Amino acid sequence: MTTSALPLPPQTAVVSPPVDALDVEAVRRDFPILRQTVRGKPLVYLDNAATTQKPRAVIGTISEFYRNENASVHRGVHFLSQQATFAFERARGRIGKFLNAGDSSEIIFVRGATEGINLVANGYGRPTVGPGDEIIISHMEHHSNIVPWQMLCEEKGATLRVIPVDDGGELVLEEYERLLGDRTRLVAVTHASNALGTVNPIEQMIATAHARGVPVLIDGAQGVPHMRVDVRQLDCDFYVFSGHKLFGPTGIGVLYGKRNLLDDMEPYQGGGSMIKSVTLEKTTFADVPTKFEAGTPNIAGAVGLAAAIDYVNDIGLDRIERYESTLLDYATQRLEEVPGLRFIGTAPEKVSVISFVMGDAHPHDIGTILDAEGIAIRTGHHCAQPLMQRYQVAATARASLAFYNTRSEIDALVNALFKVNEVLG
Ligand code: C6P
Repeated sequence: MTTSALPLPPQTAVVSPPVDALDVEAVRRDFPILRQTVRGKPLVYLDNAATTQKPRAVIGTISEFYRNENASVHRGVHFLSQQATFAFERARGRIGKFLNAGDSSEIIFVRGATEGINLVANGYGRPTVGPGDEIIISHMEHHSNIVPWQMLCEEKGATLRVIPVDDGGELVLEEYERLLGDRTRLVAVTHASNALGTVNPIEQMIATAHARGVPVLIDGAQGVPHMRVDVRQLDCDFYVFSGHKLFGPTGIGVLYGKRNLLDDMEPYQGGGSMIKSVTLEKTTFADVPTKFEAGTPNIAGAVGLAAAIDYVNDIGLDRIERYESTLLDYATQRLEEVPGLRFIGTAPEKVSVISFVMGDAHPHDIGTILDAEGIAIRTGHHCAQPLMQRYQVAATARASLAFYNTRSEIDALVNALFKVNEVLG
């Protein structure tokens, strides 16, 4: 097909109304990586659902920690160890406050959302789930919130029940209510879908489960980066998230759990730190949170995550939410102009995640053409294969936005997608 036969990209609006009080150019200056060029073009980073970039405040805090405070925690009487322990526990306190946990002991440091869910599957699931019992998940879960429950069900002779998703990408709540039964031992659902963007009505879903005495785990990996989360208002029993999706470092994440549940749970891993006493015959375990933190933790990671939370709080989650929502509307509207583009996930309540396919174009080819333009998106199944099967696609292209993204970056994406049509059309 010749280029001239294709529709031209529409002109960008000349006057862009102010999006919000958020000063995005000032925000961008906080993120050194965003200044670089990729393949000779300014980097347009739209893969924030995979991992977010790190502000100077986080990079600097980690560097300062290693420069001035580094030592092992909870072990030494020496000065540096006490400094490091103070920084580590202070980070726990700030994260507890961020989630509005009742007590900082309800914050368990883990490697990320995946490890948090595995911890609950092992520590809570194994002792409480038996043959014939049921665990409810949804069809839009990331593999991290499917596989650990499948493994548990297999081991225990239990059954995994699945809340269906409708064509637009919303959970079918009548089905959810129908699935909740006498044998349900736990509900595990995502706050927001990494592949569709859908924000689930988790407060309502938690209340429905609690009315039947069923505890609820929320996978907050795609929730906390975009909205204020108050675990006590939600009344969730467990909430997990990954630091690296919240502008913090990789290798650190959080499991929030209600104290009474954590107290009754089995430890997940054995080793140093998590014990009260050890003889060759028997071990007694430390109290929470230490019981769940075997081995030397990711101290710098915890401190860096707290710095990321301070950074986000300084900007203001409400402003971030408003800015991203306006940017999402703009992006959705502009992407509708691209011939042949079809959204996967059109729920009214969405975080700034946009999945799409384009005719017969393979998403990896779309991603490769965009990469040549300096634009980073994710293509593939997004670790949500059952969801891809639900929509009968092998993969999607996904642009996921953060509060440092701009309208002109969306325009660059749209222009590059017109090129995709030229090349692959
Ligand atoms: N999603 C993406 O969508 P970890 O790898 O433990 O930091 O996070 C796992 C995870 C759990 N739940 C949801 C909803 C997620 O989105 C993710 C990670 C990434 O690109 C990687 S597949």
